[in-house]
Formats: sequence, C-alpha cells, structure tokens
Amino acid sequence: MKTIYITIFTLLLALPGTGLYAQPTYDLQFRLEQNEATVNGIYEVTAQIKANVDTFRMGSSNLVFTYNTAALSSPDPIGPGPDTLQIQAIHNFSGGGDYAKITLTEPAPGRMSLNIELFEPDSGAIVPMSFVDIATIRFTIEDETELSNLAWRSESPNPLTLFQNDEATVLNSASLADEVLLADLKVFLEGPYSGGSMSTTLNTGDYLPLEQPFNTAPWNYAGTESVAGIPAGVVDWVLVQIRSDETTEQATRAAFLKSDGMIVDLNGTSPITFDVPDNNYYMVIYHRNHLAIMSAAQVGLNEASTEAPYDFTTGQAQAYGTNPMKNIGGGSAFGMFTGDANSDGQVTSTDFNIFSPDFTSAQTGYLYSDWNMDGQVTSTDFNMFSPNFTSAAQSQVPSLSPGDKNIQPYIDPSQSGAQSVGESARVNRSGATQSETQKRIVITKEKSNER
Ligand SMILES: [Ca+2]
Ligand SMILES: [Ca+2]
Repeated sequence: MKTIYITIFTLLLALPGTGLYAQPTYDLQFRLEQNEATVNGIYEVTAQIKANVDTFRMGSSNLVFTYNTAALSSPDPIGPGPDTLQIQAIHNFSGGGDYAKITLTEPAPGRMSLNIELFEPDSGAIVPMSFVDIATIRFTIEDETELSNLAWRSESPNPLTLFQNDEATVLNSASLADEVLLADLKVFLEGPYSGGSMSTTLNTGDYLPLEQPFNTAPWNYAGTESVAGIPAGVVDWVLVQIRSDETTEQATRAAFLKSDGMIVDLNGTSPITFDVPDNNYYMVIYHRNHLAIMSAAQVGLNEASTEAPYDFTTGQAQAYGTNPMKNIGGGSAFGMFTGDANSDGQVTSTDFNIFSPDFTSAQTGYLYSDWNMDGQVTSTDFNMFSPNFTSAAQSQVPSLSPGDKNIQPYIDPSQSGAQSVGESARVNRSGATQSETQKRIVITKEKSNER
C-alpha cells in the first residue's frame, strides 16, 4: 500500500510540470538530391528541419551526423568557410544579420557537424512546421556499391545539440530520419494528353482544389497535403502508393502531376520522397477519373537509384497486368485510361450514367465526368470514354491485402467482360445536334439497364 501512495503522490507532483511535454521538439532528415552512382560521381543531400510547434526559434546549434567512409568521401579539404567545403548551398539559419554563415566540420572521419551560430540571443528565425532546407552537402562517391549510411548522431560521443534561441534551452528531437528516398516517376493521363505532353487547362482555369482530393471513397486517404496556390505546369493531383509486395501498402501520399508527365512534390519541382527503409517497391499511381496503374516489377527506391525516373510512358510492359495502359502515341507513348467517373477501377455504363446529367446540364468545373480534363463536360469527353468502355478497360492494380487500407476496390478480372450498351455508344457524336445527342444517350442508358 505504501508504494501505491508514493506513486500517486509522484504523479500529482508531476502534473503541474506538464509544461515539460509542451517543450518544442523538431524532426531532422536528409533528402537525397543527386546520386550519380559511379566512382568519383556526385552524391548530394540536403539537411532539413521541421518544428513541431510554431513558436520555436533556432539558436546556435551543432547538427552532428555520420556517413560511411567506404561509400563517400569529401571532394575538398575541410576549410574555414562554407564556400570551400562540401556544402553546395546554404539555405536558412545562415548568414544575414542574425546568423554567421553555416560551417561544416569533420571532427573525426565519417563524423560531420553542421554548425549554426546565432549572434544575439532571442533573435533567431522561426523554424517552420514543414520541412525547410538547412544546407545542401555534396560528397564524392568512393564506391557506388556501398550504402551511404547517413545518420544523425543522437548519442555520445558528440551527439547533435540544438538550442532554442535563448541559447540555453536544449531541444529534444522528435525524429532523426535517415535519408528520405526519392520516387522519380513519369506517367501520362490519356484525357489531357496530346502530342507528347498534357494540358494544364484545369490549372490555368483555376479549377484545381488546393487540398488533395483523395479524402473520399474509394481511396479515403486522410493526408493533409495542401498548397496556397497550384504551381505552374501542374495538370492535376495524383495519389502515389508504394507497396512492399503486390498487395501490401508501405506508404501513400498525394502529389502533383506536371504536363511533362513527371510526378513532383507540392513545390511543383522536386521529385517526391518517402521516409521508408531502403528497398525495392511496387509503385502505384491513382487518379480521380483515370484507371490506376502499378509498376510491372519492384522499383529500386534506394540510395543506389539513379536520377533516371521510372517511366511508365515508354511501353505497356512498364505497368503491371494485361493491357494496363492505353496506347496514346502510336506505340511510343502509353498512358492511364480515362473514363472512370466513379473511380472504381473500370470503365462501365455506371461511369456513363455519371457523365450523362453533367453533359445534359453542361457542367463546368473539377468534375469526374470531365474525362479530357478541360473543365467542361462535352461530347469530346464521351468520345474519349467510348472506346475504353467498348474494350471494357479496367485497372490491373491488385487489391491490398485484408487489413490494409483499401485504397481501391479489387476487381476480379474473371468477373468482368465487355458490357455493351449498343451501337450508339460507338458513334462519334461530334457532328450530332444537341437533341440528337441527348436522345442517343437515353437509349444507351436504357439498353444498359436491360442487362
Ligand atoms: Ca468506373
Ligand atoms: Ca471535358
């Protein structure tokens, strides 16, 4: 009994001190910028920091990290200034009125310290609550078959130390991630594709939402990706998933698709990153109204990956399954099938029935039935849908294992077949009058319902 009383007393004493738990914490990570994957080639990373409260200002700090000296070496001797060091670029908390220039020192082989120096206490810059660059560091590759093993040093001797800008409060790290890895991916969407690139009409017409649009069924993706403005050159949002095997999700995130097919981060330029173990993964790309695709095999998402993107567009065999993509460039370009207005992974009459009222009322905006993604629902959209409907196009991405978040319902290929809606669906109606067009749509629906 005595012990119990003591325990309770201790807890009560600790309660007024809950301010301890409100102490600012931060996350650090390395972002891989460049890996030439050859001896004497460039290996470049950017150290990044993010605060977990909005009141944390950076004081003088030493960010100590280690690397594998068998894999990497410094290109220049260590000297007294950033410009002659392995630092390729300095970004924040460096130079200017309040800070000295960031320096990099190597107290021991394979152990480096990024040194931030604040001149006056209580004058530090706020650390944002999203990752911000500190310094970009360029190594030379000694042996491309070795892993870089970049890691923040949290333990003695010489652990990293990060001060609040009172120059007295030592902050605790929340996470010290090793390298975050790049997924450099290229895909085309059939709808907006023409002659080697994709239209950005939804962007220039101000139709794209500022928050990721996959927070609804069937994806139910709860990510908080959002932007203040859509970067130039963006076609639409996509959802990128990496899988450790065909049916096991490792990580999922929203990103932007650019007109040249590159999938980029929210800044509109960088390849997307995943904070996951070095490994090979299947890459899955989801879109609102195009059929999802998955890489034909596991793709190296690791330190040895080169700058070349995984390019889905070069051939059918790049994606998983049978006829996973549409030939949109005379056999030299392939893209995700359009026509899936209800995002269930198949192009069927259900999709047409979503299109039909939008077409009749000439809807404009960010619409699932806008299959060519020009912001309007017109006969052009129907003409894109029609051949995919006729061929019963469907996503070849396998369903996730039971227990995993089911991003997209599974479609059993043996259960599907061409669902004909009659001759009218194959008619190119661009020359039809409005009334003729609507009449044919009604006929199509009736025939579909008879099945
Ligand atoms: Ca569908
Ligand atoms: Ca359209």
